[in-house]
Amino acid sequence: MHEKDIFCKIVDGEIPCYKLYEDDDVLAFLDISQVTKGHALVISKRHYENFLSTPKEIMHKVMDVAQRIGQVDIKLLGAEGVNILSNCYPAAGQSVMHFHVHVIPRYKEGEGFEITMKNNAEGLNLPAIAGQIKENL
Ligand code: DGP
Repeated sequence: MHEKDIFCKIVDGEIPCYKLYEDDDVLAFLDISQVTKGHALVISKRHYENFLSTPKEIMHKVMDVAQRIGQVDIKLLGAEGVNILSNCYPAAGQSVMHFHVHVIPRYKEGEGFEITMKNNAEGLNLPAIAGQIKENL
């Protein structure tokens, strides 16, 4: 048994949250940091380390709820866009080691949250990289 992380404690009702959705496998609640208004987390109730190590059936259920929350953000919360994000491992910014998907409503460009996608393609051997990934899927 692993030591309970903060999301396991939320699942078990030991830490309160603003709950948005719950079923046997999935829990959704407001992220405490509210990067933007309505910023939500969708998690698996069972402990898995992150997106990459979660069984597909559970991962699909979590993504289904993330999609539905994103649709509500656009329809009813006034968001003009939504970012769906799942950080995997600390190198990618994962701080809670329990599978979760961020649903981040976007109201104005740059408001509270920014992803900068720089073009770093120069000098990379793209056919070799594509081949390595493709051959191992
Ligand atoms: P990440 O960096 O991707 O591992 O995101 C973890 C998120 O979890 C971060 O945005 C803040 C949120 N968080 C951490 N502790 C709590 C908590 O006790 N309650 C809630 N609602 N959110 C939390």
